[in-house]
Amino acid sequence: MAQPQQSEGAEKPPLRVGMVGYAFMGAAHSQGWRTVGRVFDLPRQPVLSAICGRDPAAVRAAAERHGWAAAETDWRALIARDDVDLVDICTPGDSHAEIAVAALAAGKHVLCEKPLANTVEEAAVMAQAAEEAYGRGKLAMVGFNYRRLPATALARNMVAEGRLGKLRHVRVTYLQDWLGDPEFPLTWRLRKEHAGSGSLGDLGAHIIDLAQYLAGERLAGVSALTETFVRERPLPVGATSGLSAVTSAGTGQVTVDDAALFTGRFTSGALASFEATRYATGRKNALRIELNGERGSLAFDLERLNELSYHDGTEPAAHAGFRRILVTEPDHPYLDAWWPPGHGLGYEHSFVHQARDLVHAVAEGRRPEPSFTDGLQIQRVLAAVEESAEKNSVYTPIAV
Ligand code: SOE
Repeated sequence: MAQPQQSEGAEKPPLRVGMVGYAFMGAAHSQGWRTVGRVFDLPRQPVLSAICGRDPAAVRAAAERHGWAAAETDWRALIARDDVDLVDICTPGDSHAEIAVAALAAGKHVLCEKPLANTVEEAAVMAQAAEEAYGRGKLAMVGFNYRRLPATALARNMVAEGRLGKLRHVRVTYLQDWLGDPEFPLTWRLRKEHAGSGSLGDLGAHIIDLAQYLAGERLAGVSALTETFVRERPLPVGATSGLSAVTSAGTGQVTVDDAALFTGRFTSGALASFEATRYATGRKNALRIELNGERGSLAFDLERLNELSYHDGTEPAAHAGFRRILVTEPDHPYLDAWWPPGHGLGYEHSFVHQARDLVHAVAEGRRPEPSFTDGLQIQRVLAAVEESAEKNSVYTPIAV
């Protein structure tokens, strides 16, 4: 790892973080905050001030394990703390709006895990609160971490440089299989009142963000199909965490989609297809995206995340073809701070880079991307997908 080039003797102002939630995403974000200042030369030094969760013993254990100085059991107490400048929200979607709006009102910066909210209405309130807070110098960002991988960031740069020319197609799939077992219990991710939607909001939100980010433009409308394959599941007993199965007693209704398939039209006229499911047996966390333009194509596969496939369509046909770019060079996004060429990164590094980008935005007072307004637009795409699916795939424009 390259040594961070710290400016000699200069004491960096801290950026004191308070986190709400400590399950899978809480652990991933903690890893980001804990590592970022040791790898990157940052204008402010992140400090892990306090973590919050409802179960006193579990949150204390999480604080210990992930390196947080203090533990709270009430998020209101967390955002009232003087030693918290930024609140990182890693809870299920049903509490995002309330916590984010209160934290911004309390003068904190906010990072909120995706999707921004459970409904367009909540997201609109959050975007409005973020806009007002920006006027007071406080920033709000949504945690779409897959933008922060070196290969996806490189793909974005290559599209922006015009290497693909005019875009024709964007093809994206995000496949998992943890619901394949019909005995998997009815955890919060399967209940609309907690999660907002199912695979659509959880996985679909990621690929909508990534597709729009790489394409550099927004979707204008969608046609969709959604399905709930298993409508009743065993009830969980005790606390549930991450994606793990727990013992169960009795059954309850699944109130979200299990899978969402949709096609879309970008504002430029490029066509897109999306598939998000938790029933793709054997696919654990398979996110793939391909973009085809009139001058070339790019493809990314999360299971080979240190690589990008690139076809330069302007080369003579005799030796043209997809070639692998190994994205491990110091000239590639984020990589000047990491290991020598050929020594790849992993899933967790996207959260380190997310923290890095947010620290820079805070230090510069610059609106971070994706902003809450960007998160609201994605929420509108999710709502259009649901509306289209309810109307048997009728093409549904995205509200502006
Ligand atoms: C579950 O499907 C999940 O944990 C998502 O919620 C995350 O956003 C994704 O990164 C991994 O899968």
